[in-house]
Amino acid sequence: VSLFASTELAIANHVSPSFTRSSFPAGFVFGTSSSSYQYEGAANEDGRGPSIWDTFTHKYPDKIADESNGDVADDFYHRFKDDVRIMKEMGMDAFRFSISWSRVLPRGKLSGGENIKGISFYNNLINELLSNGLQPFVTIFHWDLPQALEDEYGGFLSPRIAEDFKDFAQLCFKEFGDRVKHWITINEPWTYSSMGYDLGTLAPGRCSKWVNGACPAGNSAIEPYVVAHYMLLSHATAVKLYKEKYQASQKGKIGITNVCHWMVPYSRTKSDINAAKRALDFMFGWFMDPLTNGDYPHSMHTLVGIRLPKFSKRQSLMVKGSFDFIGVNYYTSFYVANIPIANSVNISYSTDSLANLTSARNGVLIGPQAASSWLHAYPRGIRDLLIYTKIKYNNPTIYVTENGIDEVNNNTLPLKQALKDPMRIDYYYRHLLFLSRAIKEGVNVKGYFAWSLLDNFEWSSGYAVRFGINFIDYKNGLKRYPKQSAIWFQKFLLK
Ligand code: PSG
Repeated sequence: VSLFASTELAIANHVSPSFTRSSFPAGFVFGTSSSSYQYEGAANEDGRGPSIWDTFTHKYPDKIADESNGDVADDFYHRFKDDVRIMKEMGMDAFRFSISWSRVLPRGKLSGGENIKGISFYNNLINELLSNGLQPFVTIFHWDLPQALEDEYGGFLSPRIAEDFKDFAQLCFKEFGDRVKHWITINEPWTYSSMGYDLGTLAPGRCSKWVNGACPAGNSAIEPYVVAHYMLLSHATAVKLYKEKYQASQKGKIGITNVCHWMVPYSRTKSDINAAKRALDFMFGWFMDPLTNGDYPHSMHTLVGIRLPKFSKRQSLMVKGSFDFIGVNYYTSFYVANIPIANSVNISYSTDSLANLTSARNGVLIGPQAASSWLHAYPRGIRDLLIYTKIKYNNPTIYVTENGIDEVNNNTLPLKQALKDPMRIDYYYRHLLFLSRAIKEGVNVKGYFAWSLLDNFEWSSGYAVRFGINFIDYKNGLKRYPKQSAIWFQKFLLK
């Protein structure tokens, strides 16, 4: 089955020439996104300590589609200068990357010692970006927790994580904050808690036995909520520190990145409409409600009950309003139908919302499917999600910190064919059109980052899928080549 219908391919080739970056407000930032474990490689070089992703990929290779790992990844650690040149040539304004915690603090804690070489790497990267006119947008934590903290107290399962996260964040502010003006504390706490602790498909790979027998331990009804809770508290602790000690002098902004699918009611019945609202609460409201109002959504209190951790008065006040901007990652949308009867035997985060997410209705997909089975292109969803965020969460400043689509890594394709990605051009064109519409409708979006600059290690899919607008030749020394979508971006940005 071809990825996209031929009419859509036609559209990709006829994207409106008048739609360019000048269709966006002056000062709007365009960039690409990345993360440390997915890009850097150099896993055992220059004093980097192990993270839970090193452990997960090496201990359970069968949990990764191609049994691969991030030991080498894109070798960004050694090639970042070439990659900054690629960004510059495309006409990008910014680059989003994350700091590998165990590269700068190999044992996770300040008391375990700082790694000067790790800190130098990020200094060199930031300086290279700035001297090429690119703004660094830095994610402090993008899932690669130091293994030492997982071993010592279970990582984000313990309240002790907040202190160590604060120290790590402080190190980043101190070392890099003179030049970094946009900080993202945590990437997608939803994905980290739901896939790491409910489904067990991402590190540290915990879940209830009945969810997946391959998980060595875990509790899918409890742990996702605990982890999300301590992620919110860790985030808020770091923001408080930045605001009290660094913001006045460094003059940067700080926020958090949340991911959300847009949720389309399966039918027009009240029960499906309510199910879609619950699905939004359980994915987005789980974090956005505490950040905006200081507590979890009403629907989560009702359905999760005593398993939902509580904020003290002091914690609630600390979390509420703890951002200058919200990062929003948007990839796809789902149909949502009501599940009428609660399952009282096997409970988990996934079953709690009583919402059934599907990609098709009456046999028709919500949008063309990408390589990842969860990803169907539904461009108007980005506009709908942004409008929803504006209305429900008091019109926050937003950066779209990720948006993108993947194709299968087909080793047999000749290079020339592999660089042809009309479905990606079509995806970006349509999403950017709907984004510009949302902005005209009053959503305060200040920037947009494509996931991703390069093909990279896509977590449990390994290298089996490609999200890059630039191609990595994994068989020939990781050489980079622009896909057609990179050339499309260049035209869009430099016109
Ligand atoms: C987000 C949502 C799902 C899976 C993975 C992500 N989902 O709904 O099944 S992860 C997110 C992340 C980045 C990934 C990128 C593409 O921040 O590191 O590479 O999206 O999956």
